[in-house]
Amino acid sequence: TVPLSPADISALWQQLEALQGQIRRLQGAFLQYKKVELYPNGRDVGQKVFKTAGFVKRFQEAEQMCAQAGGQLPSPRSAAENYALQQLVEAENSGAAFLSMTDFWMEGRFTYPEGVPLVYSNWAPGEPNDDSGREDCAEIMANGKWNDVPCGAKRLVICEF
Ligand code: 293
Ligand code: CA
Repeated sequence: TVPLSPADISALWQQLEALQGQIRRLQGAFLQYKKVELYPNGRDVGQKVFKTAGFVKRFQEAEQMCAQAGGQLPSPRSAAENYALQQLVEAENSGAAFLSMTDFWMEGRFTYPEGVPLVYSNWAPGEPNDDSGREDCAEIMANGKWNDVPCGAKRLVICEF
């Protein structure tokens, strides 16, 4: 191998400094676009982003819309994620929003779409109650609490990305 000349080293330093500048500019532009993107209908919490579509749909259509957008219905897995969702529901003034979780497989046992049991829940007192024996979907209300509802009900669409 040929040793690097002082001119080579100086050229490498220049390239490194140019790259550092490019990364800094990209970071700035990314932070700016994140703010633009989240205002006013999105929230980021940890690695997750929740964004409301601003309209209501039945569960199946809501699920499809989020999947088509490259996301999924919201699965809040902590109080922080639940609070971010609650803020969107509150801000939208259109009632409750669908969550991803259902008890299709076993009545009373809500799971994530893959059938995985919940790691966090925030049911309202007395919920889930499978009212009239036909509530297999879940909503998050403006107070952040969850309630099971019929999947044919129309609820605000929020997607998780
Ligand atoms: C029943 C009793 C109510 C409750 C409601 C919801 C419907 O009407 O207290 O709020 O069911 O669980 O999903
Ligand atoms: Ca219920």
